Amino acid sequence: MIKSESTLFISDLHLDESQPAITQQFLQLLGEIRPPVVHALYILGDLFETWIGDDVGIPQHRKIIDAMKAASVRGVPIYFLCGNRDFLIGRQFLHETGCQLLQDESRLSIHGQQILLMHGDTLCTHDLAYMKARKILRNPVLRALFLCLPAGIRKKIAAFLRKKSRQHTSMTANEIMDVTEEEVLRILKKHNASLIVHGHTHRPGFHPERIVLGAWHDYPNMLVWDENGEKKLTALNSNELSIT
Ligand SMILES: [Mn+2]
Repeated sequence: MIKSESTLFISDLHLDESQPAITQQFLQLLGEIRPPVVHALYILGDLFETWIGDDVGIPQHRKIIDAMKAASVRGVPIYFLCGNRDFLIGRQFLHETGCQLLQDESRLSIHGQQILLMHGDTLCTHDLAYMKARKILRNPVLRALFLCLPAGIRKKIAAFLRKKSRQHTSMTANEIMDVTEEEVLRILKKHNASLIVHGHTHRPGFHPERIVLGAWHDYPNMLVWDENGEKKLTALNSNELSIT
């Protein structure tokens, strides 16, 4: 429940047609946010389960796109920072939703505090296999080539990569899949910030140097940062959503 003027942060919704209840919760949230109660909505990656290009994703998620646009038109700025699943989101998506794209490691000054917004995958530096794969997948030439392929082939490649990723996740120790403290401290120092807000690990909680957002398949949730500087990780449910 949002009572005072607030900024909202969400991540890891993994929106997918196979999970209509999660999509419904997000549509409801988008439908209720308005100024001046909600200053802005920050989406810190993995909004979608997969995104193989705007030409496929936009028609597939038309309702969501339109609801995001309606919220932006109503005066709630929506900022989007991509995750490891939706890093192929492109200009057309941004245009049709009215979202503003943020780079990973974006600084934000909020209530006198310098914070850093990230998806969080780059903080898991002990996962060497993932970091290696990430470097290849984010190569701009490969990205451009991939987007030129027919949609059917892109779907097959994405499914293959998902399968590989699942195998890797199931075989990798839990600590390796979490962020490394040294990297957190290094990044904070690099940007002269005092706190990171990130998702990706699906381990919601407050730590001295970071706040971790939770994945919506556990329960829909958001970080509510109000004008008094109070921060709360809030579970959203259909009865509790009313923004007054
Ligand atoms: Mn992720």
